[in-house]
Amino acid sequence: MKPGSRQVTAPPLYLGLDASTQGLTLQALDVEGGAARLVFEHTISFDRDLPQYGTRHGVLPNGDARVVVAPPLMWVEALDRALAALASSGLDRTRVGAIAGSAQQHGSVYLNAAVEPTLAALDPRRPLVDQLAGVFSRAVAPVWLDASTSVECAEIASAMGGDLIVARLTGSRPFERFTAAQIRRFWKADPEAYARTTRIDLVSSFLASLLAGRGAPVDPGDASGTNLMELSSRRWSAAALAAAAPDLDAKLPPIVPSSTVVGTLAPYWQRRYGLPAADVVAWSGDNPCSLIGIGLVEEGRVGISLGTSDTLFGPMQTPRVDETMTGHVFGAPTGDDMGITVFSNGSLARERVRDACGFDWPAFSDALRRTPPGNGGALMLPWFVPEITPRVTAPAVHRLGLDPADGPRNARAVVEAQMMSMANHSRWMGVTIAAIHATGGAAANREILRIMADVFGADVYQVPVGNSACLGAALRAWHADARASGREIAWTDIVRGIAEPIAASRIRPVAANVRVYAALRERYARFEQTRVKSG
Ligand code: ADP
Ligand code: XUL
Repeated sequence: MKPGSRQVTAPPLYLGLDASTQGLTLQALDVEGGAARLVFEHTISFDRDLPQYGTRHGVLPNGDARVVVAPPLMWVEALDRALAALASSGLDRTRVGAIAGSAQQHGSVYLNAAVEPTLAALDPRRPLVDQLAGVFSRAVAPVWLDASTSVECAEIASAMGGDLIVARLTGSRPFERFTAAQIRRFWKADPEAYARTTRIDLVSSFLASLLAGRGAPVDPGDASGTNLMELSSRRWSAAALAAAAPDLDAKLPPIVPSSTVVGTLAPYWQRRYGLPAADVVAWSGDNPCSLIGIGLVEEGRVGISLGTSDTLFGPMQTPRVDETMTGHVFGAPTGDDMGITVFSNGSLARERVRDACGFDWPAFSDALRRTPPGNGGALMLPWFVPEITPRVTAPAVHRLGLDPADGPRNARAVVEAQMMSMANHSRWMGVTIAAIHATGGAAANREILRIMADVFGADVYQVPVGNSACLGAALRAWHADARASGREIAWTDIVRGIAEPIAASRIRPVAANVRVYAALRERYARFEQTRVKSG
């Protein structure tokens, strides 16, 4: 097929990319017959496959543990390799209809005036990475793990009238990893390099720009991770920009709805890999993309990920902000908002209790089966490491009416505490939770999910684990492409059969247990409050 033409005869393929902290994944979906099917997946691990960049777990080792940065050129090379892998996969790549992406949130890429002409004149005979070396005004990109900007957060809050004002305006109080504080720190450290910077991308818009061959906009999902976007209007806030750094307005890409087609695959990709002029859809953050990838497209359903940390997230039709300022509001790909609250004492705390009791996971589950819901009123505050929600700065484990030597009751206490904390600290979303899609390593444990169902008074489902952010991106590509050609498909149809929980995994709440926890949740909240205050 001639480069530039798009004569799709068979139903199109949709591509999703996920640029996460440690690697880049590409998935291809075939949507023949109106149901999406995964037909290709390829992952490039930064440490393993691109060792020349010297990363560990995808970031550069640094003497100051608070400083966490990555080389953006590594992402450039990974993108080239991912599409090379697709080209040699045997799939009919002329069928590619659209491509969208997901990226780790908050990270920023600093570019100079050479970027636009360079992107417009990419030579398909040479690797991308060789052509882009000169476009950066800063060789490294700070990523979400960076915690070096406490001073800048305080300066931004003070300039804008306080944390709560920033939270109400942008969806989150100033956080160290959020882009505003990162930009401010760069401007303070190197004003000349800042002045040479003509464009500041998020990881998402940077990679979308490479695909489109010109500067791509950001979507509200990722823009809401900057502390710079006014949530209500989905525009950059003049007050927030002024508090961060000078002339910032001119350096940021515009914000467009997530379903916007921002361009077509640049000639570089067409000629180098035989791809068609497929739509490039605005990229978003990994959390908004995961919302789609685990089928959370209607208010009333939330996701709970039980991983290293525990996270609760879900769509919100009515925008609300967490006035206690631990939760975040991001734009959702559906055009709604999403709430997300992170709890640092997740699997780590469960493992600490499991090990202290001398249990393995089957024995831990058995202890949960043998102890009564509500634990006879015994409570634990399981802050084995500093906690994000509620904000607890030093580790502290408190017990009430609980013998530390009683293994089974401690096992129940840690899980009940985590579930009650998640239920209490997600009230700010104002969402009536009818169903929970559980993911992450500990979601394999149905005894834990039983407590989840009873504490929340909601049905709990297991969702097949996989790369939900990447799948969400590929489904977004399908949705946006259909919409652009005037055949809008409902989100519920987009996720059907591929990003849905396993129906047979449903755990229903038991009414009597729900009553026990309704009372215990209030007691837990009071116990927590006294310890947060005194601690
Ligand atoms: P990450 O956030 O690092 O991606 P995962 O979602 O892979 O983490 O979850 C890993 C965690 O799952 C392990 O640390 C372990 O504590 C937990 N886990 C695995 N199996 C079980 C089980 N049967 N019961 C409870 N927790 C489990
Ligand atoms: C969210 C956050 C992470 C990153 C990387 O606020 O910092 O989830 O998006 O995954």
